[in-house]
Amino acid sequence: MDPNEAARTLERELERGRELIAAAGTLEALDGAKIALLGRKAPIPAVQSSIGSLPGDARRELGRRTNVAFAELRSALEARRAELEEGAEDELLRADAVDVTLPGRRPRPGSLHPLTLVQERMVEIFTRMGYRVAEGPEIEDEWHNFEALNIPPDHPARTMKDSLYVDVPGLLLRTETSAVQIRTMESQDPPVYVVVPGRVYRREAVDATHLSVFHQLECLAVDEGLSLADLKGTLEAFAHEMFGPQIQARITPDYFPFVEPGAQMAVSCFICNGVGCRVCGNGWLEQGGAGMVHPTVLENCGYDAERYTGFAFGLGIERVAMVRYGVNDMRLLVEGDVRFLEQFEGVA
Ligand code: 2NL
Repeated sequence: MDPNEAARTLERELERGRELIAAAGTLEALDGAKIALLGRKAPIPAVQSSIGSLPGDARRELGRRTNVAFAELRSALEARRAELEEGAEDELLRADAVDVTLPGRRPRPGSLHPLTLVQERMVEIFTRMGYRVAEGPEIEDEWHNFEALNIPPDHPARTMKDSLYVDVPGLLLRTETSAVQIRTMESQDPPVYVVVPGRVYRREAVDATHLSVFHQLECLAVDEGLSLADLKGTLEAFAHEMFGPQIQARITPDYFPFVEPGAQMAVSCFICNGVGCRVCGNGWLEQGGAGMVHPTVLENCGYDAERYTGFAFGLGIERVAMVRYGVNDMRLLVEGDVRFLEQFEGVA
Protein backbone atom coordinates (compact mmCIF):
# COMPACT_ATOMS: atom_id res chain seq x y z
CA MET A 1 0.00 0.00 0.00
CA ASP A 2 1.18 3.49 -0.87
CA PRO A 3 2.39 5.28 2.32
CA ASN A 4 0.40 8.44 1.58
CA GLU A 5 -2.70 6.43 0.87
CA ALA A 6 -2.11 4.50 4.15
CA ALA A 7 -1.67 7.77 6.10
CA ARG A 8 -4.95 9.11 4.69
CA THR A 9 -6.67 5.83 5.65
CA LEU A 10 -5.45 6.24 9.22
CA GLU A 11 -6.79 9.83 9.37
CA ARG A 12 -10.13 8.79 7.87
CA GLU A 13 -10.47 5.85 10.23
CA LEU A 14 -9.66 7.96 13.27
CA GLU A 15 -12.33 10.46 12.24
CA ARG A 16 -14.87 7.69 11.59
CA GLY A 17 -13.90 5.96 14.84
CA ARG A 18 -14.48 9.05 16.98
CA GLU A 19 -17.95 9.42 15.46
CA LEU A 20 -18.86 5.72 15.77
CA ILE A 21 -17.76 5.56 19.40
CA ALA A 22 -19.54 8.75 20.36
CA ALA A 23 -22.72 7.52 18.63
CA ALA A 24 -22.74 4.08 20.34
CA GLY A 25 -25.69 4.30 22.76
CA THR A 26 -25.46 0.79 24.18
CA LEU A 27 -22.73 -1.66 25.13
CA GLU A 28 -23.80 -3.85 22.18
CA ALA A 29 -23.44 -0.94 19.74
CA LEU A 30 -19.99 -0.22 21.20
CA ASP A 31 -18.91 -3.83 20.61
CA GLY A 32 -20.06 -3.40 16.98
CA ALA A 33 -17.98 -0.22 16.64
CA LYS A 34 -14.92 -1.96 18.06
CA ILE A 35 -15.18 -4.75 15.49
CA ALA A 36 -15.70 -2.23 12.66
CA LEU A 37 -12.62 -0.27 13.72
CA LEU A 38 -10.18 -2.86 15.08
CA GLY A 39 -11.53 -6.19 13.80
CA ARG A 40 -9.62 -8.47 11.47
CA LYS A 41 -11.16 -6.95 8.34
CA ALA A 42 -11.04 -3.30 9.45
CA PRO A 43 -8.89 -0.73 7.55
CA ILE A 44 -6.39 0.15 10.33
CA PRO A 45 -5.32 -3.48 10.94
CA ALA A 46 -5.00 -3.76 7.13
CA VAL A 47 -2.64 -0.77 7.14
CA GLN A 48 -0.69 -2.39 9.95
CA SER A 49 -0.15 -5.63 8.04
CA SER A 50 1.02 -3.71 4.97
CA ILE A 51 3.73 -1.87 6.92
CA GLY A 52 6.30 -4.70 6.69
CA SER A 53 6.71 -4.26 2.93
CA LEU A 54 7.69 -0.53 3.14
CA PRO A 55 11.25 0.89 3.08
CA GLY A 56 12.87 1.82 6.46
CA ASP A 57 11.94 5.46 7.10
CA ALA A 58 8.45 5.20 5.68
CA ARG A 59 7.93 2.00 7.72
CA ARG A 60 9.02 3.65 10.97
CA GLU A 61 6.86 6.72 10.33
CA LEU A 62 3.77 4.74 9.37
CA GLY A 63 4.32 2.26 12.24
CA ARG A 64 4.38 5.15 14.73
CA ARG A 65 1.21 6.68 13.30
CA THR A 66 -0.55 3.32 13.29
CA ASN A 67 0.33 2.80 16.93
CA VAL A 68 -0.97 6.28 17.81
CA ALA A 69 -4.22 5.57 15.96
CA PHE A 70 -4.66 2.21 17.76
CA ALA A 71 -3.95 3.83 21.11
CA GLU A 72 -6.42 6.66 20.57
CA LEU A 73 -9.21 4.33 19.44
CA ARG A 74 -8.60 1.86 22.28
CA SER A 75 -8.72 4.55 24.92
CA ALA A 76 -11.81 6.15 23.34
CA LEU A 77 -13.53 2.74 23.33
CA GLU A 78 -12.60 2.18 26.95
CA ALA A 79 -13.81 5.60 28.06
CA ARG A 80 -17.12 5.15 26.25
CA ARG A 81 -17.53 1.66 27.76
CA ALA A 82 -17.10 3.09 31.26
CA GLU A 83 -19.71 5.76 30.50
CA LEU A 84 -22.22 3.22 29.18
CA GLU A 85 -21.71 0.84 32.12
CA GLU A 86 -22.36 3.63 34.57
CA GLY A 87 -25.47 4.57 32.61
CA ALA A 88 -26.73 0.97 32.72
CA GLU A 89 -26.30 0.94 36.49
CA ASP A 90 -28.22 4.22 36.84
CA GLU A 91 -30.99 2.73 34.71
CA LEU A 92 -31.15 -0.34 36.98
CA LEU A 93 -31.29 1.82 40.08
CA ARG A 94 -34.04 3.93 38.56
CA ALA A 95 -36.09 0.84 37.64
CA ASP A 96 -35.66 -0.57 41.15
CA ALA A 97 -36.51 2.65 42.91
CA VAL A 98 -39.23 2.47 45.60
CA ASP A 99 -41.42 5.44 46.32
CA VAL A 100 -41.56 5.33 50.09
CA THR A 101 -44.16 8.09 50.15
CA LEU A 102 -46.85 5.88 48.50
CA PRO A 103 -49.52 4.47 50.86
CA GLY A 104 -49.00 0.76 51.71
CA ARG A 105 -51.20 -2.05 50.42
CA ARG A 106 -53.03 -3.17 53.54
CA PRO A 107 -54.06 -6.85 53.87
CA ARG A 108 -57.75 -7.10 54.90
CA PRO A 109 -57.46 -8.02 58.55
CA GLY A 110 -60.56 -10.24 58.90
CA SER A 111 -62.41 -10.39 62.21
CA LEU A 112 -63.64 -12.78 64.86
CA HIS A 113 -66.69 -14.90 64.06
CA PRO A 114 -69.88 -13.81 65.90
CA LEU A 115 -69.98 -17.18 67.70
CA THR A 116 -66.42 -16.61 68.89
CA LEU A 117 -67.29 -13.10 70.04
CA VAL A 118 -70.28 -14.38 72.04
CA GLN A 119 -68.42 -17.39 73.43
CA GLU A 120 -65.50 -15.23 74.58
CA ARG A 121 -67.87 -12.82 76.27
CA MET A 122 -69.76 -15.64 78.00
CA VAL A 123 -66.51 -17.23 79.18
CA GLU A 124 -65.31 -13.85 80.47
CA ILE A 125 -68.48 -13.34 82.51
CA PHE A 126 -68.06 -16.72 84.19
CA THR A 127 -64.31 -16.46 84.76
CA ARG A 128 -64.94 -13.11 86.51
CA MET A 129 -67.32 -15.00 88.82
CA GLY A 130 -64.47 -17.40 89.64
CA TYR A 131 -65.11 -20.23 87.19
CA ARG A 132 -62.35 -22.13 85.42
CA VAL A 133 -62.59 -23.14 81.74
CA ALA A 134 -62.36 -26.84 80.86
CA GLU A 135 -62.16 -28.49 77.45
CA GLY A 136 -62.36 -32.08 76.25
CA PRO A 137 -62.59 -34.40 73.23
CA GLU A 138 -65.33 -34.06 70.61
CA ILE A 139 -65.37 -37.82 70.04
CA GLU A 140 -66.61 -39.36 73.29
CA ASP A 141 -67.28 -42.77 74.77
CA GLU A 142 -70.73 -43.80 75.94
CA TRP A 143 -69.76 -43.67 79.60
CA HIS A 144 -68.89 -39.95 79.62
CA ASN A 145 -71.58 -38.92 77.14
CA PHE A 146 -74.47 -41.02 78.55
CA GLU A 147 -74.04 -43.51 81.38
CA ALA A 148 -72.30 -41.26 83.90
CA LEU A 149 -75.00 -38.67 83.20
CA ASN A 150 -77.70 -41.12 84.27
CA ILE A 151 -78.92 -41.62 80.71
CA PRO A 152 -79.82 -45.34 80.64
CA PRO A 153 -79.26 -47.56 77.56
CA ASP A 154 -82.98 -47.43 76.61
CA HIS A 155 -83.17 -43.61 76.74
CA PRO A 156 -84.34 -42.10 73.41
CA ALA A 157 -81.22 -39.91 73.17
CA ARG A 158 -79.10 -43.10 72.99
CA THR A 159 -80.60 -44.33 69.73
CA MET A 160 -79.06 -43.59 66.34
CA LYS A 161 -81.85 -41.13 65.79
CA ASP A 162 -80.37 -38.41 68.00
CA SER A 163 -76.65 -39.21 68.08
CA LEU A 164 -73.93 -39.47 65.47
CA TYR A 165 -71.79 -42.58 65.99
CA VAL A 166 -68.36 -43.06 64.46
CA ASP A 167 -67.09 -46.33 62.95
CA VAL A 168 -65.40 -47.40 66.20
CA PRO A 169 -67.86 -49.31 68.47
CA GLY A 170 -68.82 -47.36 71.60
CA LEU A 171 -67.62 -43.97 70.31
CA LEU A 172 -69.77 -41.07 69.15
CA LEU A 173 -69.61 -37.33 68.48
CA ARG A 174 -70.48 -35.73 71.81
CA THR A 175 -74.12 -34.65 72.06
CA GLU A 176 -73.43 -32.23 74.91
CA THR A 177 -70.36 -30.83 76.61
CA SER A 178 -71.47 -32.43 79.92
CA ALA A 179 -68.99 -35.23 79.17
CA VAL A 180 -66.21 -32.76 79.93
CA GLN A 181 -67.77 -31.92 83.30
CA ILE A 182 -67.88 -35.65 84.10
CA ARG A 183 -64.18 -35.87 83.19
CA THR A 184 -63.50 -32.85 85.41
CA MET A 185 -65.28 -34.40 88.40
CA GLU A 186 -63.49 -37.72 87.82
CA SER A 187 -60.14 -35.98 87.97
CA GLN A 188 -60.58 -33.60 90.92
CA ASP A 189 -62.27 -33.31 94.30
CA PRO A 190 -64.93 -30.69 95.13
CA PRO A 191 -65.32 -27.76 95.15
CA VAL A 192 -65.73 -27.60 91.37
CA TYR A 193 -66.57 -24.41 89.46
CA VAL A 194 -66.12 -24.94 85.71
CA VAL A 195 -67.57 -23.74 82.44
CA VAL A 196 -67.17 -25.81 79.27
CA PRO A 197 -67.62 -24.07 75.93
CA GLY A 198 -67.53 -26.25 72.85
CA ARG A 199 -68.94 -27.84 69.74
CA VAL A 200 -71.57 -30.57 69.99
CA TYR A 201 -73.27 -32.83 67.42
CA ARG A 202 -76.82 -34.12 67.00
CA ARG A 203 -78.70 -35.99 64.31
CA GLU A 204 -81.02 -33.14 63.48
CA ALA A 205 -82.81 -31.66 60.47
CA VAL A 206 -81.22 -28.24 59.86
CA ASP A 207 -83.57 -25.24 59.78
CA ALA A 208 -83.67 -21.58 60.90
CA THR A 209 -83.49 -22.53 64.60
CA HIS A 210 -81.66 -25.91 64.52
CA LEU A 211 -78.19 -27.02 63.43
CA SER A 212 -76.72 -30.52 63.66
CA VAL A 213 -73.37 -29.03 64.65
CA PHE A 214 -73.74 -26.30 67.24
CA HIS A 215 -72.11 -24.84 70.35
CA GLN A 216 -72.88 -24.94 74.03
CA LEU A 217 -71.48 -23.44 77.14
CA GLU A 218 -72.23 -25.61 80.14
CA CYS A 219 -71.72 -24.49 83.69
CA LEU A 220 -71.13 -26.81 86.66
CA ALA A 221 -70.75 -25.94 90.32
CA VAL A 222 -70.33 -28.59 93.04
CA ASP A 223 -69.70 -27.56 96.63
CA GLU A 224 -71.12 -27.89 100.13
CA GLY A 225 -74.49 -26.22 100.59
CA LEU A 226 -75.34 -25.20 97.01
CA SER A 227 -79.06 -24.82 96.29
CA LEU A 228 -81.46 -23.86 93.53
CA ALA A 229 -81.13 -20.25 94.78
CA ASP A 230 -77.45 -20.31 93.76
CA LEU A 231 -78.42 -21.57 90.32
CA LYS A 232 -81.00 -18.82 89.90
CA GLY A 233 -78.61 -16.13 91.17
CA THR A 234 -75.81 -17.28 88.87
CA LEU A 235 -78.13 -17.30 85.89
CA GLU A 236 -79.40 -13.83 86.77
CA ALA A 237 -75.87 -12.46 87.15
CA PHE A 238 -74.99 -13.92 83.75
CA ALA A 239 -78.12 -12.45 82.10
CA HIS A 240 -77.43 -8.98 83.54
CA GLU A 241 -73.84 -8.99 82.27
CA MET A 242 -74.75 -10.46 78.87
CA PHE A 243 -77.94 -8.58 78.02
CA GLY A 244 -78.22 -5.68 80.50
CA PRO A 245 -79.28 -4.96 84.13
CA GLN A 246 -82.98 -4.66 83.29
CA ILE A 247 -83.14 -8.32 82.19
CA GLN A 248 -84.95 -10.83 84.40
CA ALA A 249 -84.13 -14.54 84.61
CA ARG A 250 -86.76 -17.26 85.01
CA ILE A 251 -86.59 -20.97 85.72
CA THR A 252 -89.56 -23.27 85.16
CA PRO A 253 -89.82 -27.01 85.82
CA ASP A 254 -88.48 -29.41 83.18
CA TYR A 255 -87.00 -32.90 83.07
CA PHE A 256 -83.43 -34.03 82.28
CA PRO A 257 -82.13 -37.38 83.56
CA PHE A 258 -78.93 -35.83 84.95
CA VAL A 259 -80.61 -33.26 87.21
CA GLU A 260 -83.21 -33.34 90.00
CA PRO A 261 -85.06 -31.04 90.07
CA GLY A 262 -84.65 -30.00 86.44
CA ALA A 263 -85.56 -26.67 84.93
CA GLN A 264 -85.86 -24.70 81.73
CA MET A 265 -84.16 -21.27 81.78
CA ALA A 266 -85.37 -18.15 80.07
CA VAL A 267 -84.53 -14.44 80.18
CA SER A 268 -86.98 -11.59 79.71
CA CYS A 269 -86.98 -10.30 76.14
CA PHE A 270 -84.63 -7.31 75.80
CA ILE A 271 -86.69 -5.90 72.93
CA CYS A 272 -90.18 -5.76 74.50
CA ASN A 273 -89.04 -5.96 78.13
CA GLY A 274 -91.09 -9.09 78.80
CA VAL A 275 -94.37 -7.84 77.35
CA GLY A 276 -94.38 -10.08 74.26
CA CYS A 277 -93.27 -9.27 70.70
CA ARG A 278 -92.46 -10.73 67.28
CA VAL A 279 -89.05 -11.98 68.40
CA CYS A 280 -89.98 -13.63 71.72
CA GLY A 281 -93.68 -14.33 71.41
CA ASN A 282 -94.59 -14.46 75.10
CA GLY A 283 -92.00 -12.07 76.55
CA TRP A 284 -89.36 -14.72 77.38
CA LEU A 285 -86.38 -16.05 75.42
CA GLU A 286 -85.46 -19.72 76.05
CA GLN A 287 -81.77 -20.06 76.89
CA GLY A 288 -81.37 -23.77 77.75
CA GLY A 289 -81.77 -26.37 80.47
CA ALA A 290 -80.65 -26.36 84.09
CA GLY A 291 -81.02 -28.15 87.40
CA MET A 292 -79.48 -29.54 90.57
CA VAL A 293 -76.99 -32.28 89.67
CA HIS A 294 -78.60 -35.70 90.19
CA PRO A 295 -77.08 -37.53 93.21
CA THR A 296 -76.47 -40.55 90.99
CA VAL A 297 -74.30 -38.41 88.68
CA LEU A 298 -72.25 -37.15 91.65
CA GLU A 299 -71.79 -40.74 92.86
CA ASN A 300 -70.84 -41.93 89.36
CA CYS A 301 -67.91 -39.53 89.63
CA GLY A 302 -66.93 -40.73 93.09
CA TYR A 303 -68.36 -37.75 95.00
CA ASP A 304 -70.18 -38.07 98.35
CA ALA A 305 -73.74 -37.02 97.43
CA GLU A 306 -74.67 -36.67 101.14
CA ARG A 307 -72.05 -34.00 101.63
CA TYR A 308 -72.01 -32.18 98.27
CA THR A 309 -74.67 -30.69 96.06
CA GLY A 310 -74.29 -28.99 92.72
CA PHE A 311 -76.07 -27.10 90.01
CA ALA A 312 -75.56 -27.20 86.27
CA PHE A 313 -76.95 -25.54 83.20
CA GLY A 314 -76.33 -25.51 79.46
CA LEU A 315 -76.60 -22.42 77.28
CA GLY A 316 -76.82 -22.62 73.49
CA ILE A 317 -74.18 -20.23 72.11
CA GLU A 318 -76.03 -19.83 68.75
CA ARG A 319 -79.20 -18.89 70.66
CA VAL A 320 -77.35 -16.25 72.66
CA ALA A 321 -75.69 -14.89 69.48
CA MET A 322 -79.06 -14.66 67.69
CA VAL A 323 -80.52 -12.68 70.58
CA ARG A 324 -77.51 -10.45 70.97
CA TYR A 325 -77.02 -9.60 67.28
CA GLY A 326 -80.61 -9.90 66.06
CA VAL A 327 -79.83 -12.84 63.72
CA ASN A 328 -83.07 -14.45 62.51
CA ASP A 329 -81.65 -17.58 60.86
CA MET A 330 -79.18 -19.83 62.68
CA ARG A 331 -77.77 -21.12 59.37
CA LEU A 332 -76.15 -17.73 58.75
CA LEU A 333 -73.81 -18.58 61.63
CA VAL A 334 -72.29 -21.57 59.79
CA GLU A 335 -72.52 -20.73 56.10
CA GLY A 336 -69.42 -18.49 56.09
CA ASP A 337 -70.97 -15.86 53.79
CA VAL A 338 -68.55 -12.90 53.83
CA ARG A 339 -71.41 -10.40 53.45
CA PHE A 340 -72.77 -11.63 56.78
CA LEU A 341 -69.43 -12.04 58.53
CA GLU A 342 -67.90 -8.69 57.55
CA GLN A 343 -70.62 -6.93 59.54
CA PHE A 344 -68.82 -8.09 62.69
CA GLU A 345 -65.58 -6.29 61.83
CA GLY A 346 -64.64 -4.21 64.84
CA VAL A 347 -67.52 -5.55 66.96
CA ALA A 348 -66.59 -6.31 70.56
C1 2NL B 1 -79.76 -28.03 77.35
C2 2NL B 1 -79.60 -28.96 78.49
C3 2NL B 1 -78.46 -29.02 80.56
C4 2NL B 1 -77.01 -29.82 82.23
C5 2NL B 1 -77.20 -29.37 80.96
C6 2NL B 1 -75.35 -31.07 83.51
C7 2NL B 1 -74.04 -31.49 83.53
C8 2NL B 1 -73.65 -32.36 84.49
C9 2NL B 1 -74.52 -32.80 85.43
C10 2NL B 1 -75.80 -32.33 85.36
CL1 2NL B 1 -72.05 -32.94 84.51
N1 2NL B 1 -76.21 -31.48 84.42
N2 2NL B 1 -75.73 -30.20 82.53
C11 2NL B 1 -78.07 -29.88 83.11
C12 2NL B 1 -79.32 -29.51 82.68
C13 2NL B 1 -79.53 -29.08 81.40
O1 2NL B 1 -78.55 -28.56 79.26
O2 2NL B 1 -80.79 -27.96 76.79
N3 2NL B 1 -78.72 -27.27 76.99
C14 2NL B 1 -78.74 -26.33 75.94
